[in-house]
Amino acid sequence: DLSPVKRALLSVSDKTGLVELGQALAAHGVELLSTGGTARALRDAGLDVKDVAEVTGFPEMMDGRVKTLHPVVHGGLLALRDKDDHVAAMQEHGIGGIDLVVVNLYPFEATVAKGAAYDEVIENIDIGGPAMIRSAAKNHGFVTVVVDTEDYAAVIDELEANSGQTTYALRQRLAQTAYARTAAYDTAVSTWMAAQVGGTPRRRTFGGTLSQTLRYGENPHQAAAFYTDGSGAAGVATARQHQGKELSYNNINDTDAAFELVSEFAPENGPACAIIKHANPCGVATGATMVEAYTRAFDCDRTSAFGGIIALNQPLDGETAEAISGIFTEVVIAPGADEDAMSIFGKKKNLRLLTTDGLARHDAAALAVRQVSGGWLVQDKDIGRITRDDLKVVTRRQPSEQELADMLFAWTVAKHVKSNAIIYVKDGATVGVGAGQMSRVDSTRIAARKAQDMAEAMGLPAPLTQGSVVASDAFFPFADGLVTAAAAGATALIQPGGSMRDDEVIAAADEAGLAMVFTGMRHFRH
Ligand code: 93A
Repeated sequence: DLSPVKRALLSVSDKTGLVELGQALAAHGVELLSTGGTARALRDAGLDVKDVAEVTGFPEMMDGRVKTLHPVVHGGLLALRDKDDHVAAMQEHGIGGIDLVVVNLYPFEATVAKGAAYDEVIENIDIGGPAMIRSAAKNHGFVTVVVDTEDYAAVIDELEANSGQTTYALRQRLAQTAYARTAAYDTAVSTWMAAQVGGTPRRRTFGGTLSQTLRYGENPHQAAAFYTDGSGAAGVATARQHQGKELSYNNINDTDAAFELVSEFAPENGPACAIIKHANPCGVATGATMVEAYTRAFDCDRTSAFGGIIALNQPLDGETAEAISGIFTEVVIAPGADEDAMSIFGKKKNLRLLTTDGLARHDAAALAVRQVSGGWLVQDKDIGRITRDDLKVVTRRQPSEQELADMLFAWTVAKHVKSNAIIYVKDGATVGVGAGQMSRVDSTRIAARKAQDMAEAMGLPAPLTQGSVVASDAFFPFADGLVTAAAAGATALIQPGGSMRDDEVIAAADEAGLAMVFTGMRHFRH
């Protein structure tokens, strides 16, 4: 299963490690073929290289769009070395075998990420590179294909160990990597094009680039990894980590939930803070200052906030860093951090600080993918939003200005809470969160009971749910949930409406003197 490497074609955009690889190949007597820039880099290092143009008899043309797309190249890659008619065809047409292909592609993903214009992105769609990769990978019975600079060493080691030959095992492994690369590449192109075209494309593919192998998954017996989609979106995938150990699977999941939630709150409207546990918020608040926003978010559920993940919508300052340092926190993510904050966190070695370039775009269309047995469920990401104008008051009592503002805040939070979601809010801060219950009335009760517990722990005369508003991510099927909320002291309610028993629920609200608005939009999240 050993196959000799006598002739290699190198064509790389990323020239990392190229010269070392070329030298090692030359040392094994391998003939080097190369395209323009790659040939130049090898020659500059004193290596003997033949231009592909010389082999094909055609110059590189059309701004390099056509360089290696030629039967002399693809015949040399695809010919079965042990099949007589293939060998005869090679002889007849003057095709020499190419035994090793080293290609990395035009940097399409990086070009998109840097925000390049349409035409520049188009020019960075590599055609000849993927074609060579796919030809070589198909013929892995004889041909070695390398697409990752990290694999250069393995190839050199094998040539060394097997006097200029590679093993089938390596060629097969590299062929698999090669197809994964071309698949991810075309996925990136198609994903970018989908965004240009708009609407819902008829075909979508999903893929990503391995960014990090994780220590384990949700639990220690599960292997896990983090893949990025190359979109460059602000968030956990592109954030800079300043300190602390590597993020875990659960950290990444929770940090994403925290940052997506806090990104709903435009920085120009003032500071906002979200604290997340197990992908659900246990406190979300606005404040006159960031430290006030954090403190109010913390006061929603101090017990659960322990070991939580915190996201801010404005850069972290020293005062807030000091307050956060009061308890154990896993991760803080914010669009920046000042020097004071950095030095305060510098003393908390276990705390991870992540900073981003701005907030996540809460209005950017994207796909949400979930795996089920035997397939994937795909839907548009929930970027639904409502304004005051969308609200329909259905009770006798009109909500006050403060109630309206709090209802919209509660509704925004509800979108980020697992269903059934019930959120109690007062003065721009959550005071009770009921998440992930199978019955809506249970979520309503749990949130109220936790507020009661907090009041006792903090020595307050009454729970903060007194005089609060309540958001429900979906309609109340019966009046019981509303009655529970009213008993906890809620004065106003925001919900989609649309239940068969809306009339009953409205009557109960009027009975209790509550103001209630319908949104006409639902925010299930599972
Ligand atoms: O424009 S292409 O799609 N047409 C080709 O025929 C072709 N052949 C190789 N791009 C092509 N390549 C790519 O050129 C390789 O994938 C590699 O990324 C790049 C190397 O060019 P240079 O050697 O000039 O730096």
